[in-house]
Amino acid sequence: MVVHSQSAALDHCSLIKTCKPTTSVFKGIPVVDLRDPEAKNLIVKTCEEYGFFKLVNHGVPMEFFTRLEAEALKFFNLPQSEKDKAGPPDPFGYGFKKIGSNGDVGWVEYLLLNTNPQITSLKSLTVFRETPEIFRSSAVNDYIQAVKRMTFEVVELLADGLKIEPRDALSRLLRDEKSDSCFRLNHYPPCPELQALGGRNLIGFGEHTDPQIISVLRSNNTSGLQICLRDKTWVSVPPDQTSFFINVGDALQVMTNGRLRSVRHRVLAESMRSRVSMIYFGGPPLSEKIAPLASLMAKAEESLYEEFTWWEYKTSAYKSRLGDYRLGLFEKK
Ligand code: GA4
Repeated sequence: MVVHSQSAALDHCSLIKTCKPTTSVFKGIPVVDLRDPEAKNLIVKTCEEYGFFKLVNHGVPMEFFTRLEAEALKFFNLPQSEKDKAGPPDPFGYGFKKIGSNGDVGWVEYLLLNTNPQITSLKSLTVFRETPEIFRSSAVNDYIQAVKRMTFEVVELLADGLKIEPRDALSRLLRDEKSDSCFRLNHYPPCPELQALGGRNLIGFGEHTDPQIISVLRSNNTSGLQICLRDKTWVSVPPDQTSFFINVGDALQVMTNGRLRSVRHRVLAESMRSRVSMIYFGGPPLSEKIAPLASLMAKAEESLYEEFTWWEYKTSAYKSRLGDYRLGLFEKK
């Protein structure tokens, strides 16, 4: 009997993987203060070691985040049938549980949007589909514009720290009007039935690296984000809704010839509280060649990777499973 009622309660979580709870909290989380004169060196150090850091004193007002969070929750609290009208995410729109198109699932619902130009993405959703309020408000656009500006500054500091010349070698790719960047609003609903799983955690968004150059995440004060350290242990990142969390993506790993590592990360669902996160994925134009930057290469240093364009990498990534090591296909043998 007990078994029966448990499985009924977990019906809507079926197919979604669980994992053993990770107790270790990332105590030494690298924190970069954007106004610190040493920021450029700290960014390099932490991107080499973790491919990840927390950014404080970033200058993006809290209000941008709270406004968008409120709009996001208004949307995610709509009846399922209403939300489905904004889906499927092919490639932009609303998605629920399904991640990508190769069978990955997670305890998450989301909106995927193009960022460039923002208007086009919203139009493409609103012309062909119903128009939930979130697409009519300026909250998405205002947030993205502010986060983009901050991200350009971060990658320019990174370029300074790495002595990359010119210093806009990375930021120009994100600023380009053809930059293939995107934006994601995630909602991880609470899953009270988790208790029945005997202390196991439900996977909200399975482990993966981000294919782009850089990802900039902000979330509400709910835990769930975990990163994988060099020694392959998983640690949970204490939430902080006032800060951004920055991830190195695969393209940046290649452009630095492996000096910076793209970070594997995942999100676990909580049993009682809902998590909202918003992520800007900064990518280059589709036609851009992704190769180690000349000014970073030592004299006889060779590229660890075959040459490819962002379009080739993205196409290959979108055919892969979420947890795959996608750069493997592009490494020189
Ligand atoms: C991970 C980073 C971004 O969220 C994303 C994801 C994309 C998707 O959700 O459609 C992918 C995933 C992400 C990498 C591998 C492929 C594509 C799901 C998936 C299984 C929008 C992106 O650009 O790549």
